[in-house]
Amino acid sequence: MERIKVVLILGLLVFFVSGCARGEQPTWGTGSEIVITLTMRGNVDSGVEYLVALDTDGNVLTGPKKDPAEWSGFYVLRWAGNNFYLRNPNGEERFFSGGSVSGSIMKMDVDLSDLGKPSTLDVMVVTTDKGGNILDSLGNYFTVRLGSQSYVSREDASADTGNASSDILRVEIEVRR
Ligand SMILES: [Ca+2]
Repeated sequence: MERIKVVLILGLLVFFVSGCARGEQPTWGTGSEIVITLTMRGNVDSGVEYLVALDTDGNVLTGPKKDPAEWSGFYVLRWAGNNFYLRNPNGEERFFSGGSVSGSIMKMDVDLSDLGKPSTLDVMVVTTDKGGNILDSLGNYFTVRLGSQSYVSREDASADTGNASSDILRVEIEVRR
């Protein structure tokens, strides 16, 4: 009888201690959606295409370069001809309903489950003309850690030779939970 009691107490102790250990681990959520805001120098114009590449591979040492021709394996949000599109890493593209344009501001509200619930995003933004020639881009991609960051922004100070509508001033990512 005594032995059973000891086993029971030990069992409870192990259960209790392991429960505490589990409770001490940080429970990083990855957010449920992101809002991407692009601010241009001039009004958003249908003569320009606006592209946002999102690398979800979890490796912050790799990310989309400035040239969309080199993008493969990324999600790509695109505004062209007054429509928004979302391209999957496998190249399939469909209409995207979460975007809006107002003046010089473009917003894209993206459900993270549509991006495979990633832990990080490596983000690049590029504008092109309708022929795909690059007009402006960020200097480098930047990373959003979805578990621990709720807002990340980048200014683009580089001079743009094209028109104001293609000149990227700021990119903001807000993570919502
Ligand atoms: Ca990466």
